[in-house]
Amino acid sequence: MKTFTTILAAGAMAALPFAVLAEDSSDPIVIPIHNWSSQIVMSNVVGQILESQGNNVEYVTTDSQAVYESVRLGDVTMELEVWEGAFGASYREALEKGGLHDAGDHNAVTREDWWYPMWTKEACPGLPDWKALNECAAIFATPETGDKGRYLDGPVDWLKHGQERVAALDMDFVVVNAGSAAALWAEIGAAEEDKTPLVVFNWTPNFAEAVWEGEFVEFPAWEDGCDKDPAVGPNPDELYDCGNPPDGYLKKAAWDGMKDKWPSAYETLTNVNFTNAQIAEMARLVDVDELEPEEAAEEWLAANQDYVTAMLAGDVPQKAMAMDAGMSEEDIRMELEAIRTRIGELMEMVDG
Ligand code: TMO
Repeated sequence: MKTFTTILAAGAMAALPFAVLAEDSSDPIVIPIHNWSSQIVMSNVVGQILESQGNNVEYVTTDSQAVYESVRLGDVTMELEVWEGAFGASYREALEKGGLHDAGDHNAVTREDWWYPMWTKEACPGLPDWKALNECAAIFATPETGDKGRYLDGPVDWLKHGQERVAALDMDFVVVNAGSAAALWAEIGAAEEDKTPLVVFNWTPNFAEAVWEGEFVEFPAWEDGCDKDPAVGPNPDELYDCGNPPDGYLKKAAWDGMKDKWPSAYETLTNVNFTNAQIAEMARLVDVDELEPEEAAEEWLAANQDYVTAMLAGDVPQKAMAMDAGMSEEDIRMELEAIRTRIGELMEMVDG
């Protein structure tokens, strides 16, 4: 951690000409922690970066939907993983009420949906099609689900609407909510031994993709409004009759007051930007290597120093920025380089 802090301090000094900002408040920046590993580790990664920049940081464990109301009110300062599928609705609702805003996208592309380990396909060769899955429902039956198939959904607070989907598509499945993310991994691990067919909630980026080969079930394609307008999707009378977006966003959200109270930390937050592989690795350090989140964050930071230095200097172009401007990543890199050169010239003029 020491080496990293020193390098980071050097990086921050180098970045000074670009960010002449008022001093951050010494009040703690409050970072919320939820119930899946990448979010917990990422929160510690960003918290440790902010601490290395001289900020005070406090972590609070909060509900993953109610958190948007807390950010809006400023009780919590930011949210680092706004997954479109699970939290888009709560996030948009808070956005409409006012008090929080979009602090930029990660470059990661997300998907959250029904998923099966590959061995399941041997017993149900029509997969990944959802109709084929439904015809195979009986092979997923358990004593608790009778002759219907069992689908193990995520913890209740992720609001995956598994039950509504089963009803809207008239599927022969019973939805059971896992008590925790760890229960999902335990279930896959147990099924692996004798290759029991299994269908569970899963997502990407996640450590699981490096451990178990598998696929998402292909439901009727997501269309905007599928969760709001019954007419959208194949069943004209019901909501949630579509799969989740296969290319969902992963956003950061900030309390509106953050940029005035902690301007420099806010700048850091807007620069924070991780890829699928980086986020999967954050989760892996906890879910496979069994590190404590704090240690996992230290380890991740130590292994990614160059990336973090570039990221904090604003050198990692963000997806939304590139798309808004119709620019390629290369265009953006060149643009940044030109701005940096120009600022260097101006600084020399001032110094000279
Ligand atoms: C929000 N999650 C990654 C747990 O689906």
